[in-house]
Amino acid sequence: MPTPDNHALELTDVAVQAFTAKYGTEPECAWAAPGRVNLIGEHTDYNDGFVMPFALPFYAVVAASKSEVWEFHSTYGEGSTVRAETLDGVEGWAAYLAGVAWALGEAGYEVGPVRIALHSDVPHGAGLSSSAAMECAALLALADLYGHEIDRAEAARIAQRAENEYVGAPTGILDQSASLLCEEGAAMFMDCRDLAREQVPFALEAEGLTMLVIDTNAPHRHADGEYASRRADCEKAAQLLGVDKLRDAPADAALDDDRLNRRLRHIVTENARVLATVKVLRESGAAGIGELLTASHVSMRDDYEISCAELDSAVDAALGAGALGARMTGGGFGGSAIALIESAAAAKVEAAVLEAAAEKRLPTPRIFTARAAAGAHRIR
Ligand code: GAF
Repeated sequence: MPTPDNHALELTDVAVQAFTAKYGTEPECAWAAPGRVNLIGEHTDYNDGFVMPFALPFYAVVAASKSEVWEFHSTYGEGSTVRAETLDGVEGWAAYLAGVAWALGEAGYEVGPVRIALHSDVPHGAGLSSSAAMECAALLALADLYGHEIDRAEAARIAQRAENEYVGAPTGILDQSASLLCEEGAAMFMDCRDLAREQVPFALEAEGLTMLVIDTNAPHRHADGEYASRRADCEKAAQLLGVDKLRDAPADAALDDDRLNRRLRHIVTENARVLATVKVLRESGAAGIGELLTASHVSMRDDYEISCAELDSAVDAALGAGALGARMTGGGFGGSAIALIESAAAAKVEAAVLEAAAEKRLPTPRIFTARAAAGAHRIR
């Protein structure tokens, strides 16, 4: 069990205060679950391929107690509360919490009503997995309150089911497994077919390196529909090749249809890049992975077509100012990019990214330094 960092403790104080103010009692437990960036391996998860996320020190904290009815309170914005007699048809942000309660029941882990106060600082709409963080914190709190010991990989599958079937977003397993299974100081190499994983040391500071996360603040454009259409393209390509998932496509596989062929090429080459990244990290450290990161971005931009002007601007400006590598991270169509930089050049890269956005009249990015934080854990 990791030691909670100070920041998770501070967020928990706010969640507990909100709980007490709302319900007039102390919560029985509080769990924190982090957001993530994916170092490499994008859109490979639903193709049974490889991913490599690490947890960020931003957390969703759920303070919770058993109750007679379902009560979900969030501190977000002005604060809002959703009260429900049953789990049928809970909508909006509370669906992520109600969804995991439903999915736990479907998986045979009976849970009854709870009251929850949620406080999160995982940036919303930044492609850093704020939804999965909420789901995972709620899942662990519910399991704790109702006495279920659930293996973390199984918990990730349950949280994914909540998102797919209750919320209705056809996402893969990347985000929930990152939030539940990542470890401090490591990037997690995971095979999405069987969730086999290895924690690969990822301590950039010791190597004189910095990773910037650049939240482009770009509005998400048609992200849901485009995500579903990329999934459908992959399923069609797999069917044409006669394989179960594109993970199984041979390295030299090709299709006549140009669009499907580019989707296929992204998945095949991206899986190979994850394996290459793991090898370089294990053998010589992070300084050598820059070109792989950049090649991943080019593949997402040209073959998978999920980048956008804001992400391309951030990546190009970072590379132009001397970053070792840069790529968009997460689902795409907005959200965040990452840039790997020799620490001495970090300020120059940051300035170049901001200047490029201003010149192109794009939204001003929010930039911060990434650190591989701990996965979800109980705070109290
Ligand atoms: C989103 C999804 F939720 C993940 O499952 C994954 O597919 C990712 O986009 C792209 O790698 O975060």
